[in-house]
Amino acid sequence: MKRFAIALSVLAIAALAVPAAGQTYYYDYNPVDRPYDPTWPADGDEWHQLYPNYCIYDEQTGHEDANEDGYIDACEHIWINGERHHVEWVGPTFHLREIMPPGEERQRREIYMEQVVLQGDRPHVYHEVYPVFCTEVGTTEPIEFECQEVFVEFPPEYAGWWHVEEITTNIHTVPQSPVEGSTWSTIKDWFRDLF
Ligand SMILES: [Ca+2]
Repeated sequence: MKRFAIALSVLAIAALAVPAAGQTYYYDYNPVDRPYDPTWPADGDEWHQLYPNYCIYDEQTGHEDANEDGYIDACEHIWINGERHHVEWVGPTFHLREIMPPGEERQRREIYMEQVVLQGDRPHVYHEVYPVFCTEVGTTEPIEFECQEVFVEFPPEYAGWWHVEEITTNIHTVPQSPVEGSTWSTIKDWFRDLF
């Protein structure tokens, strides 16, 4: 019985070491006067979380530039608040603010979105990250520079002219278990000794 309790404790500790499976985090990096630039920031700098928790700032506590080229690349690693994350994607975030039609008094809306794979006759399609995650947004021309004015064709509720406020560096990351292979081997060894 005691062995069973110890085994349960070991499993509980192992479970705590494994973060929620599959959760992808979306960050953009936007210190003052730094537009899109996918080179590695210095450790200690902060990333602005777009999803799942909009507007939280998390600290980059380490990074691994595996190919030593100075750029953030997919499959490299970043440590966020001490937790190791796998970099899934790197690209620009487009921050747009609505240009109000004449006579409208309501507050201007804003959206954060990113480029998706070019799709034939629908080449200017973007993936909204905030405030509505995963909406497809289509423009009549590509977004290329800050202060550009672009016409959004769809979805219908966004149709109209928008101002490109910022284009910043965006990464998607997935937390990885801090439990190294050697630790798992140790846990398996404990089980072998118990039974
Ligand atoms: Ca690199």
